[in-house]
Amino acid sequence: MPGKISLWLESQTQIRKCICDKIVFCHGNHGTVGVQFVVGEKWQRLLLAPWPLVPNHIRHLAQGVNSLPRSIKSRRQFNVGSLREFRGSSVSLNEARSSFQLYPRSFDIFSRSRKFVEGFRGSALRSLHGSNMRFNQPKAVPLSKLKDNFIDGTSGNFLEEHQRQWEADPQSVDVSWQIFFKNFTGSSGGKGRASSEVTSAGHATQDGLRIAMLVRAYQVSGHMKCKLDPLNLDTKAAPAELDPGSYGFSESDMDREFNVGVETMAGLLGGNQPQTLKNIISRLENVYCGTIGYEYMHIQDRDKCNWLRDKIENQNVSYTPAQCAEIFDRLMWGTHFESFIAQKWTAAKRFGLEGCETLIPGMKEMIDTAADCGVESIVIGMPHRGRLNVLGNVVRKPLRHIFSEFSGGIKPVGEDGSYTGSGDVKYHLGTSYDRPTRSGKNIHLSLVANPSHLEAVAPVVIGKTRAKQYYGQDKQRLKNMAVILHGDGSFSGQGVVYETLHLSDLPNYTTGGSIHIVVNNQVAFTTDPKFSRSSPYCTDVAKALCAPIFHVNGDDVEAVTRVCDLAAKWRCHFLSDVVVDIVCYRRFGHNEIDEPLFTQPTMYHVIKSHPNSLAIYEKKLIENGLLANGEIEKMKAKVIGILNSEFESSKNYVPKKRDWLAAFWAGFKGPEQLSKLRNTGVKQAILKEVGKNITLLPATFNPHKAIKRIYEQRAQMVEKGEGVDWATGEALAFGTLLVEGNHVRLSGQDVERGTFSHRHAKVHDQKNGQVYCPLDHVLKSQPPDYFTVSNSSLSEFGVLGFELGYSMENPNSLVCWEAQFGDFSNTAQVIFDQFVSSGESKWLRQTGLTVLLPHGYDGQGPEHSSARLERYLQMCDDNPFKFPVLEADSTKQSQEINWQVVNVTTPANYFHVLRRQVHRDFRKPMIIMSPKNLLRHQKCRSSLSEFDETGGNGFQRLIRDVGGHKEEEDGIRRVIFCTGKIYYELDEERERAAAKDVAICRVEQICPFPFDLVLRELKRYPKAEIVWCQEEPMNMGPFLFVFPRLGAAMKSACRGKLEDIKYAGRPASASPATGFGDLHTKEQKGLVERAIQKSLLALIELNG
Ligand SMILES: Cc1ncc(C[n+]2csc(CCOP(=O)(O)OP(=O)(O)O)c2C)c(N)n1
Ligand SMILES: [Mg+2]
Repeated sequence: MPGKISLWLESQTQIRKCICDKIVFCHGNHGTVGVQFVVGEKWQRLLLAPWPLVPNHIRHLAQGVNSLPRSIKSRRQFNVGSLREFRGSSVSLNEARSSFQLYPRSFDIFSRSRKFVEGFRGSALRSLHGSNMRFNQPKAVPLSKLKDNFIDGTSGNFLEEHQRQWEADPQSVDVSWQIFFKNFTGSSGGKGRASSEVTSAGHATQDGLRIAMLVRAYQVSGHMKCKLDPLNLDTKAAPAELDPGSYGFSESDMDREFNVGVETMAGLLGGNQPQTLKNIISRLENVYCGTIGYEYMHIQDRDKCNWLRDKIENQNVSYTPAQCAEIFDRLMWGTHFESFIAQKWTAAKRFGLEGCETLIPGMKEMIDTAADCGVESIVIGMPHRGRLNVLGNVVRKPLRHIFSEFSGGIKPVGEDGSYTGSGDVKYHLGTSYDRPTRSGKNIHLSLVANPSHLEAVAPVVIGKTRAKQYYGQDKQRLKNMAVILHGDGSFSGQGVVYETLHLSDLPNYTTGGSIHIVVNNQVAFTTDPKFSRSSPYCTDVAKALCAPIFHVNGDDVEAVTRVCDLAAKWRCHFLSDVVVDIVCYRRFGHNEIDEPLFTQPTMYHVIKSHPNSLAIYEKKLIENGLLANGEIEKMKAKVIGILNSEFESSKNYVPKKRDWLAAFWAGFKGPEQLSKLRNTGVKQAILKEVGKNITLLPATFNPHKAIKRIYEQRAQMVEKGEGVDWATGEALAFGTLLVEGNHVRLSGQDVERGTFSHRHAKVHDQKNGQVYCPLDHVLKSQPPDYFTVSNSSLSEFGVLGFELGYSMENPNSLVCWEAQFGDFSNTAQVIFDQFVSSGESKWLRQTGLTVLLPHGYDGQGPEHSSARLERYLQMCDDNPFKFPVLEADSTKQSQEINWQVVNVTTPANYFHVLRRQVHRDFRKPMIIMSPKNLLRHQKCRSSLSEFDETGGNGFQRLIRDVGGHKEEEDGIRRVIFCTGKIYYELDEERERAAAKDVAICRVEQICPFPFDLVLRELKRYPKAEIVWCQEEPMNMGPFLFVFPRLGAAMKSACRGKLEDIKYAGRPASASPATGFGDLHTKEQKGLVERAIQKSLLALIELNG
């Protein structure tokens, strides 16, 4: 029948012919394969089986089809895909036509083995083929329970018959059968074979399949039989699928030889050498069930799997005596470091590494290997556990420095000033040094300072690494790499781990993969793993990335070293994430003062008599004659000697405060060193030129017509020099900064278009989908990524952390993160609290990170109205009650504050405040309450002259009343201070009510509070009552921040007392805003009217 495929399908009772149009293969990485016969558009039949049961010739078929040229025309269709990566295309199969008559017969292997259907992801298959597809959900049957001899009966006869043909004349059967029989017999076929061989060939086929299943079971599940727990408390039984009996093998088979070779496979399944079953099992046990548990069969990429299989299964496992001595020496340093500190400072908290000392040789090996692969710089992030040890032994922070911190923590001394911040506990501090590597190179290591909040540093490390790659033009991402250490409890428990992992392959966030090392001491503070995670391993979260995971027994230093080496090779080869899970223990309590027996008695009774890894390795080396006792003593004496001399030197050690600032920051000023204010205005000619470039779309480009209009309007704004809107003001700020040599990066959810559809930084061609970014064309031949605007993953914690890390690398940049709506930033609160607001004070690290938080009450309900301005203000570190002594300019105030919070109301002021971030000799984080309805507000426009260096006056911290009042205005009855978009509503109401005796001042920079300018305005209106107006409830927004500061200014101006301030705003409330639109309008109207017209009670009266 033309265009049809004839299939002979065998069921339990009958053989019937089935004619179908196509066959679809679906195979996934969970060891299952689905075969579907399709007639017309109907799915006729679904056969499922674990992958190991799929005969090789069918695998070959699947491979063959994928590689067939699509140009071959045939009426017969064949689809091949995988569950995750379904290619879905119909591929012609001319060559394989003849074999179709053969394959169908072998499909009965599946049909007769329906019981084998196990764990097949029905839902995945459904989603693959559309939700209309119906089939019975297969029932799970453990592999170990399978007793079917699935290749007997007619299938076996069929195969044997076929094999006979091949042996007589290989060419008489299809090419895929030729490969199949060649693999399973190890011969090339052809005449002259003994008849006994012919008879046994069917059995060979059967054996081959069973062996393949066994090998594969080890590859998939061998790690579950490993000796990973140094304490041997892990009593779980070995998985049944690793029992040869499950596949019908018995003791009598042990000396039989089998051919396991598959040409396209690496490792144990590769090659064609026959081996005894005993030998095969022993190799499998050695490779997969020792002290390293490899989890990699979840990786879908065949090349990656093969690469690993090759490394894992064929690796030469023994180290040379010299290598052993080096490993031993490194372990000795790691061990004695802890015991030395324990002995000198018995009561100090250090979160020691005891129980996982092998981390030190492991990390050193990883660094050496990475350096050999071309890595020049590593950014390291890690929590408390073992941090001091890593700082001293791996990063090479001077031991005397570490010891001096133990002896009381001397405050560092500034080179030319006194600001040294609040400092932090020693196990949070960062540092950076060059470490010489084994092969004589130098590798730069920087350990990022971190707060107590576990895992919060992870995205920061990634951001910093990405920035290093950008500034170092490391396009291949080979020279700069991130290494992140984790605790077992934190890795599985903290959501930011997942948020960070998912940045891994995003084009504008990737760093080419990171190495993760888990110090898995099998406890989190006092909590057992059983109560802290639901997954078998603490590392399972990394499977989402298809990262290989190497579990290793932390007592076996050589194994730790080996997997660290492999992890470095993997990362440098595939530029993707990899995880090393060091299964170890914690010798003492959570810290050295804690009593672990209170909560983990069984574990700690075992730990008490458990030798440390140094003693275990020492014994092994002596027993194997690799190191003599005398040599060991000599090495030990050397280590102790150095530790002692460093201790002596620590007594007079005075650390320098800037000993770990990156070179880019040279010349930047600390808060105590007065920095000059630069004009943030830009020459008209440059504004026009930049304005032209950023509003121009290529002639051949086909934008959406609304976008085209927007861009035309923007071009006119610049050309006419009037009516510049918010988005154009922002683009001008970015463009002019680029022209001046600064890198600009804006990231966040949907920032390319802008949540409120106002930015349109990237324009999409409506015909071909191409993307054009005008800000990429401000300079002639602008380098890639010089301007970056990027939609991010739907994460706030992870992405804000990333941008923070990015901003810390080089000050000559404007790095911005924008929240979708302002209050979504609260899921990133840790980054605001622990890093952005306090990082400079704790760690003397500056950042100019700029955060855009859409804020404003426009009836969108409780969650979309407020960016929780009050929280950012609460963290400002100036004195609310004291009118400061202000220098000639206000820069000092901005330098001394921990961060800036602004709520600007004009495009020009927005332009200047963005540019001010870069145009000064220090960096300070800035939180911008960015507008929503002002984005299109007709009055929220600026003229181009406000952007230039003559007319603009730069950033205005306070915008005085627009009435052009004299220095003293007696006729003003009321002066309203406010901030943000409420100004426009107040202005409108003032106009409507013709309230000419009301002045309105906009506080554009709320923190640091513009005391001087508020004072000036207070003096201007000596008879006016003073009102604070805000749209937020009284317990939110800026009121509680402004109140004491306004009071301090009034006191200074002799303009009354704090209690005289009048308030026009919403009453205190639990929810930021009402969810009822009408109520919102009524409230908003009411507060604006009160502010302008009605008589207001002073606060003191208001609150009785
Ligand atoms: C976000 C956060 N939550 C809680 C804590 C308190 N805490 C400090 S260490 C710790 C246990 C961490 O366990 P694990 O990750 O296994 O590391 P280990 O201490 O065992 O090395 C906890 C709960 C913290 N520091 N940070
Ligand atoms: Mg732990």
